[in-house]
Amino acid sequence: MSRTSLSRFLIEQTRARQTPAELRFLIEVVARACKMISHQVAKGALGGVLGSMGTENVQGEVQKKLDILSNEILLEANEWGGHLAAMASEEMEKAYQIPGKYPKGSYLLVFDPLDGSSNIDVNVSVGTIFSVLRCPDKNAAGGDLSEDAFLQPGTEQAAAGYAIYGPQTMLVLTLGDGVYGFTLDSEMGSFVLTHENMRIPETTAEFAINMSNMRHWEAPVKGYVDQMLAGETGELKKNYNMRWIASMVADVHRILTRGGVFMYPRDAREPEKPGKLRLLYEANPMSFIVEQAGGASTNGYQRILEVQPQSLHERIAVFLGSKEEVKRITQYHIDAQK
Ligand code: P6P
Repeated sequence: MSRTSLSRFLIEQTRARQTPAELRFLIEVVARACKMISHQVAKGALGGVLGSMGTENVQGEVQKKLDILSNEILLEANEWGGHLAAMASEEMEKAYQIPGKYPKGSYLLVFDPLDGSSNIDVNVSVGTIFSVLRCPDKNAAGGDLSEDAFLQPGTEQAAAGYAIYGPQTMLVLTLGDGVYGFTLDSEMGSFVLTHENMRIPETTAEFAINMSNMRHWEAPVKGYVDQMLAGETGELKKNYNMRWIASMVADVHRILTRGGVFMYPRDAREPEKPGKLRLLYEANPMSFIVEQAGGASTNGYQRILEVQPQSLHERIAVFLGSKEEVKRITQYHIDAQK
């Protein structure tokens, strides 16, 4: 039986929803760029692409050579197609304006070109995360598009996805009608549908958090993790397992595949920051995918997808995954406010 290619999926599975051709084209272009990034990541030391640039990005994080290369691959793949009004990236302080020689389109593309890049040099899975928004106003006829165009709540996303560069390269995608996984057939050079309608189990016995930050957490998080560590003798009457890959794409993919709860809470190290992860190109796309797979995603108090962004690179606390556990930790935060 021949498998369904990404192209065929985008035509057949989205026909009923009349997905605009421009959006289908956008997804195909991003998928092609992810194949190119996968190829560069896989070269490792042989490609001379490991290590750092010796520069920092707008986040104040050391930029790896592959961070910059991946960013450039996504910009070059998308700027000429006429499907985008502008782009934004973790690696660029300002929005990327489509060069005047190219036509503008109806969509905005926001991405983390290589998430988890601190894992690259130790050969652990990394990924690309992307979010697609509709451009509120191509106003841009002549001038630059205002960054305000990107400041839309996650509920406005037209599509979201990630590529994970692991033992297999996979593309996981939602267009608002379920979550679908495509595995890269490296012999054919194309993504083929291998995971239809991915669902997150409502309950779990596995949590993901960076335990080394425990002394910095707020009480609701500390109390919740203590309950899980107490195992079947504690209030939750269940033994829990823990995983932390320190690559959001890999941790979320595991949760999408077998359940779990992922937490990156705010902590006392930088109390002025609401969290470490970025809302527009990490939390929102992953939250869209998780909710479409039957899971939940909050900042401890409300759905992440309903948060109104105030700036391009703003950060947010993230609790996502199996619905039962996300509801529990969210309730603990709300109760702590009373
Ligand atoms: P820590 C990677 O840098 C990242 O943005 C996410 O992919 C990951 O979940 C998190 O940060 C890891 O953070 O503090 O554990 O290194």
